[in-house]
Amino acid sequence: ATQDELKKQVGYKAIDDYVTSGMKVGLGTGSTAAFAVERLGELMAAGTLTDIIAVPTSVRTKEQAESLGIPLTTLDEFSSLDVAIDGADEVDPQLNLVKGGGGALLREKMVEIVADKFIVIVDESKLCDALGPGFPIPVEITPFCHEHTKRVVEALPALAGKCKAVLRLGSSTNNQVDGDEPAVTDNGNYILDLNFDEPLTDAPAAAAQLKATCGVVDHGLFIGMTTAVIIAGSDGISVKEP
Ligand code: DER
Repeated sequence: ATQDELKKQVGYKAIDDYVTSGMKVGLGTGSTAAFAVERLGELMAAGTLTDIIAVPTSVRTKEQAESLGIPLTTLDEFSSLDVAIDGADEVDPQLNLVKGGGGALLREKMVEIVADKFIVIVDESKLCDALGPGFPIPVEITPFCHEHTKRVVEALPALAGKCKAVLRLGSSTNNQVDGDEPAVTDNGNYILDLNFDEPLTDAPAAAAQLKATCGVVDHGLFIGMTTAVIIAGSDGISVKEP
């Protein structure tokens, strides 16, 4: 199966297995989450799922959901959700994640933290032994003095000497660099991508230190948030729980 077919399998399975009528659903961002949104729209159009209301995690997910007629709301209306479904850039053995490849990490984390269940959907290429080298860790920062913030981040004890922070350029709505201006998130912020040569030894410490850094809005380490990961691989689909 192609990677797209694997993404479709897990996106569809997440809706089929974890969403029932009447639920409040968080909709993730990225190419895998887009399949889950597609399936939700399909089952609602068929009348299989009713009374669903959803909170999107990005402008582009909002636009996709609107195009499918999925009723939308915000966390200002509902401060908790029944389930959130989203992709990931990396999944470690403890089901901690790196997210933010698509630049939506802040709204994703806000939505997924308040969901009773957070279902992660990945193809097997996202699995890793340890977070860090396989995918740069995105950090959302304020634009003000971003070079200063970059230096402060690189010097954090949990990261010192292990990472090179690169300001993300081009469109933040996809992983293609299509310009030489800084990428701007839906929230008007910039993104640093932290490139590691070796695995993060203490992801929770790195997460805490990043969050405590003045100028850092949030980061793409999703620690201890995962309810289950649905994985599609060449030998079929599996579900892992922490
Ligand atoms: O940017 C994000 O957080 C996305 O969810 C990303 O982690 C996964 O995107 P993909 O499904 O397109 O690989």
